[in-house]
Amino acid sequence: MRLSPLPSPAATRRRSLLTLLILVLVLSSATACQRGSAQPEAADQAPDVAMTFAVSPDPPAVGWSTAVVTLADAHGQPIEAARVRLRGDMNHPGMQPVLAEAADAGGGQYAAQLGWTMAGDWFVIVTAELPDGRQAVRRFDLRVRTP
Ligand SMILES: [Cu+2]
Repeated sequence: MRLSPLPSPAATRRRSLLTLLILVLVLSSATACQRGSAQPEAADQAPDVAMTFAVSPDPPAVGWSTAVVTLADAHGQPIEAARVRLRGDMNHPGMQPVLAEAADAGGGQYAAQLGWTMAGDWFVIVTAELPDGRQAVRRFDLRVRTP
């Protein structure tokens, strides 16, 4: 004779298995979301730093361009001895980024070669590791034309 409506051990096991399955699904979809979102840009730690980006030829065409980044402090003094990296991405998915490390050209100028692989809209994220240990990050949008 059954006195209590306690679930059978099998039912309990089924329920905890279901809970586990749901938990796994929730966690994996959260991870997928993170991965699917746009490349997280490193945080800008130096909003007081003035950064400019120039490219030649201007406007750039598919192929090689010379990019020059300038860095100046809040007083307009050039920032030298920074480490400047560039990452170019198109505004549509499925493209390989264009990466370059700029050479210190002196006077707060940093030069890099960027090889545009396709005509269209690009954005370049410039990350400058400053001598004071901070990181300046800026985004520059540009359109690359067909040669
Ligand atoms: Cu493209």
